[in-house]
Amino acid sequence: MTRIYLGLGANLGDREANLRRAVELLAASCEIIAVSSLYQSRALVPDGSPPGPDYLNAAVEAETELPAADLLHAAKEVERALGREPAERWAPRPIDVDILLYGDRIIDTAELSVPHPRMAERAFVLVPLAELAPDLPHPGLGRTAGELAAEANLDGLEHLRGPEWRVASVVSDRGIRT
Ligand code: PH2
Ligand code: MG
Ligand code: MG
Repeated sequence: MTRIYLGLGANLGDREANLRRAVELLAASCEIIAVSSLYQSRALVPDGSPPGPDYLNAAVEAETELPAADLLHAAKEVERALGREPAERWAPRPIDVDILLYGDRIIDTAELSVPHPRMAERAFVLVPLAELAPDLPHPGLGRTAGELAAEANLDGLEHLRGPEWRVASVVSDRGIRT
C-alpha cells in the first residue's frame, strides 16, 4: 500500500456535492484515511484570463495498491463521472482531482508529475494538506507541508466548513483522529 495525498477542486455546479461525490468515487480505488476541511478561494488564473467562479478546495489522505499511472487514470475517471469535459488548462471545472504526493516518490513522465509541480506555491493546496499531515516532507523540497503552508500567501483563502462536510461513510476507521 502506498500513502497518497490528493488535491480536490471545484468551481462549477454544486461544488460541495461534487467534492463529496468525488471522495465517494475515489473510495473504490483507495482507502480514504482522512479528508480536510473545505476552503474557498478566488480562481487562480494566468494574468489577463477571465477569473471564473470561486473554487472550493480540499485535500484527501488515502492509501492505495494502484501504481501511480493507474491512480491517475482512476482520478480522470472520477473527473469524467462528475461531468468534466476536455477543456483548456485553466477553464472552470466541476471537479479537478490532482495527485499531490505518491509516497515519497518523484515521478516525471509525459502523463504525470509528482509531487504536483505547482503545489508548493498554492495556499489552496498547502493549507488543507497541512491540516492532514503538517509534518509530511515534500520529497523534492525537503520542507514539510506545515512549513510550506506557513509561508504561503493566504490572501483570500477562506475556511468554509470544518469536519461536518467530510464523507464519513467512506472514511476508514483508521482515519478518525480529530
Ligand atoms: N485550480 C486550477 C487553477 N486555479 N484556483 C483555485 N482557487 N483553486 C484551484 O483548485 C485551482 C485554481 C487548476 O487546476
Ligand atoms: Mg489542479
Ligand atoms: Mg488537474
